[in-house]
Amino acid sequence: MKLPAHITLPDARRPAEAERPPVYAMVGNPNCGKTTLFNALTGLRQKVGNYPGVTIEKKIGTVYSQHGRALQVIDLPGAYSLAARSPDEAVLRDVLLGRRDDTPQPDRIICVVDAANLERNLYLVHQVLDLGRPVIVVLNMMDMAAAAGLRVDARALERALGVPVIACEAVHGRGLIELRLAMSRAELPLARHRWEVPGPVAPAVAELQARLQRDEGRAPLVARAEALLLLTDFDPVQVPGSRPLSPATEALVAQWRERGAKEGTDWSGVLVRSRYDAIAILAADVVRRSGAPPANVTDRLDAVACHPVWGWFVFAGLMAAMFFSIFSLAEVPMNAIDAGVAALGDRVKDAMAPGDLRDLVTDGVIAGVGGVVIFLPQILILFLFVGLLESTGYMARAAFLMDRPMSRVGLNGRSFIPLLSGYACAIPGIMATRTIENARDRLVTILVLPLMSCSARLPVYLLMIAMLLPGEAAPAAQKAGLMLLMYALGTGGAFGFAWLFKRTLVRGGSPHMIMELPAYQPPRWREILRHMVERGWLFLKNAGTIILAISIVLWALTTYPKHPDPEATPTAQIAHSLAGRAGHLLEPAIEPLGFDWRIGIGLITSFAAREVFVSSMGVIFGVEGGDDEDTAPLREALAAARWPDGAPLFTPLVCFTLMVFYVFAMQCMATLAVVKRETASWRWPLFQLAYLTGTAWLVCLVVHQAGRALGF
Ligand SMILES: Nc1nc2c(ncn2[C@@H]2O[C@H](COP(=O)(O)OP(=O)(O)OP(=O)(O)O)[C@@H](O)[C@H]2O)c(=O)[nH]1
Ligand SMILES: [Mg+2]
Repeated sequence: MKLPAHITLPDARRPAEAERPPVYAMVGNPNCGKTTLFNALTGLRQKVGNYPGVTIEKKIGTVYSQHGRALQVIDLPGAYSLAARSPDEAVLRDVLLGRRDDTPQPDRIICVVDAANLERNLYLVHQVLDLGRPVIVVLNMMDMAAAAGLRVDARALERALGVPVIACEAVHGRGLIELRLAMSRAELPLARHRWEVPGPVAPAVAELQARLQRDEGRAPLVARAEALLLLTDFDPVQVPGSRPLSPATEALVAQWRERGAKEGTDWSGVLVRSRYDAIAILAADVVRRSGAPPANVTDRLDAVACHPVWGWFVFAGLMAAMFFSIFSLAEVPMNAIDAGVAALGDRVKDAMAPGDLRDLVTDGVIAGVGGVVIFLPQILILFLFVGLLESTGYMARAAFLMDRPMSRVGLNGRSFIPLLSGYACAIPGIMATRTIENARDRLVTILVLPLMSCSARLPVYLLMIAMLLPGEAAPAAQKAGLMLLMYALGTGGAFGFAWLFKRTLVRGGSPHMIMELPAYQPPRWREILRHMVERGWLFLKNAGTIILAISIVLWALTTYPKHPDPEATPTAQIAHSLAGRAGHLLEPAIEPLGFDWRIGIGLITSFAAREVFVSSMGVIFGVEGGDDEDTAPLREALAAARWPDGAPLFTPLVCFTLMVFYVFAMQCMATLAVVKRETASWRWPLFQLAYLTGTAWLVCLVVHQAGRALGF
């Protein structure tokens, strides 16, 4: 039977598509709003920030079509071109070319375009259209374009390209319905994209394309696009997890490149020019200037924020404000938590019969976990500030400002955003180094990154500052100053070692930084609050799992074996215990720094994570606090600690030295594991561990001995 022409058979006729709904990839320039759109579509909560290079890994989410079918969407790192310059861009390229085993090759591509910078953004679109896949173009940031006095005509672009073009404002949720409708379509038109490979390059492309189709199993147009990239990208970035080409294909590429070089054809120049010519014609039809451009707020702010002198005042002012508020704002909630933890301890002491079990709960669990949880308000404030810097776009200015001092030590401003993220936590910082083009710069940045004072050090610093400047009377400015000193010491150390490594281990110049300064945006409070809650929750979760476990184990290690004399003092009991013996073993090495064996136990346990030092002190000195029925704040217990000869243990000098130790020492197992993964060998994390711990010991030795000599 022959069907009338207007009746199409349902999905049964296209079995492959019926079984597997299309996979979409989210592609576009850095900072054009891909992740915002991805989050809005999928309901996921990937990180967003107003500076280029926020997403560094692919992320898969599900969006439901108009018909309730589950469509997969892959969020990808941003790139200006498919000729990848850094590992994060190489991930994008390899996903699109189908070179990765861990990600399906996308069937359809969503090209997100910053409408306020259309011409530049269209370069990547042009390359993506080459792939011959169905494409939906999203004209995002229409509000920013309008604010810049531009009228961007989505319909004109749609007519010119022949693919659906959807005007959007991802942050305000505008255009999402239209986008979802387009994504739900069973068929999407292919682009009316008739761009011919320029003459001088054509024979090479043709041969290589044929080879890629035959040997690597690529679809014809993907093969052509890949051939274009292979011939023009002379130093392709490889990332782990991507399938390499066969040696025969590699040989063919090398052969053609050699020929090109001999004939003196500037292949990549020819290609880039031909693309830009096509784009210029396109953009002229689509973008209209409506009147004079309005006075530019971003430019006016940048005249100050990026000024070679005033810029530094702004930077210093912001940092000072951050540390000041960490102390002043957190005071009230901290006291409340402090009182709550103490009251809980007393309640338990009253309710339970004396014995090992009660001690486990009060001295192990409550003293350990409670001692750390107190610092939650300060950690939230730190993340509030980091969130504000990221969301408004100031982060990119800080990187711009830092480019000059960074180039003195042989790095460039690109390394600064990862370093700055290191203030929150070294792990996302190390991941963010994937945006660094130069492999040597990337390695050096990873090596020095743990020197940036992360939020896990906050509890240690804060406890020691509370010991150094006790009481409400001590002005917040003084505490903030001390804290600023620790951060400056770490940052200075990072710069110093970067300088050293660039001169010894991994020599080599650094290419100049090209980084876009995004327009300032008002802070996105919802995002910031969500991120704060996430980080705060993570901190509490750590406290409830790792720190809880270590506190319990440590309690057991300080309680057993029991001292033969049941009347022994708590100190004698700990000294007799397993933990005490380990601490004594370490004591000769740390005594010159002014630390005793009990601090030594804390140094050992906090190797798992730095904040464990505080919980360990809670367990050790909480136990020592003895049998009195009141639970004293940790700092009072520490202030009462004595050397065997009766001299106080936590003198101001020792507190200061301990802070310095934590500035430098590599006390974080998770970071070592991530460095191993990112450098693909144990060599670098072990080196890092050795050099940082060695430096910590040496610097503390100098500080302590000099302090003693000066009479502290
Ligand atoms: N005004 C305006 N801002 C937007 C819009 N869409 C996203 N943004 C903001 O643009 C910034 C960048 O957004 P992201 O979603 O992180 O951009 P991205 O493309 O994922 O960036 P990378 O991951 O770095 O490549 C954020 O500050 C967003 O809040 C929009 O339509 N209008
Ligand atoms: Mg992103």
